[in-house]
Amino acid sequence: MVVEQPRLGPLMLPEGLAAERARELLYHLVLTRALDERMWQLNRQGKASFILTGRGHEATQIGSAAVVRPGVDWVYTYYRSLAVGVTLGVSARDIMLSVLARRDDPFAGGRQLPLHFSVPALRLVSRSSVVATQIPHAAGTALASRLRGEDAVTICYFGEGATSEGDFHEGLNFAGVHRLPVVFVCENNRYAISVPQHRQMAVDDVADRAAGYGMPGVVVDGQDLFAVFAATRQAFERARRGEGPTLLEAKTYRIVPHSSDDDDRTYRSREEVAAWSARDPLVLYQRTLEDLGLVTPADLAAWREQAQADVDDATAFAEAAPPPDPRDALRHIFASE
Ligand SMILES: Cc1ncc(C[n+]2csc(CCOP(=O)(O)OP(=O)(O)O)c2C)c(N)n1
Ligand SMILES: [Mg+2]
Repeated sequence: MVVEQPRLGPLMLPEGLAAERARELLYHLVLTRALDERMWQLNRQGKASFILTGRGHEATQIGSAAVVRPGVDWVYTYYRSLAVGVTLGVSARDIMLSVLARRDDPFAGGRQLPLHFSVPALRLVSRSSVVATQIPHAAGTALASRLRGEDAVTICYFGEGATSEGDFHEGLNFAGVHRLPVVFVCENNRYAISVPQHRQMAVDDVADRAAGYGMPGVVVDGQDLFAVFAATRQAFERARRGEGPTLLEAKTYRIVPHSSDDDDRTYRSREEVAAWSARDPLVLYQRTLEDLGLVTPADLAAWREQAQADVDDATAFAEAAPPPDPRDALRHIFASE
């Protein structure tokens, strides 16, 4: 029996995405996946205390982050945004320094949870682990860009569970009222840890809520990297034309547990996870580029090897790096001279 492999259509590069860049994005996906797998291994070995990864979310994260002009646009991520960081150019070594909480972790000197990026040169802004707090911050940043007369767009990532927080409503309302240049990307993976979407909201689409804030709400297939790229690009163009914010809802799924401390067997069936795993963005995007004649199996084999080498190098580098100085634990917490 021939089993038809899931494919995405239509088969063509979206406007604004050059072939070489589309290939580069696949490398980012391969590297993200290799980092993701290593992070789980390090946790299970007792070396990384706690991790969260976005396996399954990569097409959403990479397709949208590919639109960002690094160092020009402002980026607010959340704890699941590994692929956003990789796409913007955060190195595997820096990621591993944060995962293993080393002194030279450039984001926080080992004092934050992993993947709480902070890279001033990339305008990748540090934020709290408290769900949704980045949303009003993003609206405020977009206002600042407007007041300064800058062409920057702010992009802000969060999950569908975050949309139950007051911060979501306040941030979107403010952005809508002031027509701010901001793009809100909701990575709707159907669960907020164990809480399914229908226990979180009485609507099927988070995007419907955009109407209440006077902005377009767009639903996109979050497993389709090209579709996410095209939708994000449109939202950025709208923001840059001065027409205001957009709420983009990417329908996606995390094919791993919420975090290294979660057992997802308690709240979702293995069949459901398997069905979504069949729409793994890595497989789908790989196949898309193969069908377009942009990558060969030999390219893929070489990239997998390269990504593995990058991850091995980053792991060895971080493992050999010194731990933080305990005297630094309270730095930036209390006022000091
Ligand atoms: C205000 C607040 N409440 C609860 C938590 C604990 N918490 C961390 S992640 C999370 C789930 C968020 O789900 P969602 O926004 O859908 O994002 P996902 O993890 O599914 O990508 C919760 C409840 C928190 N960090 N902050
Ligand atoms: Mg969720």
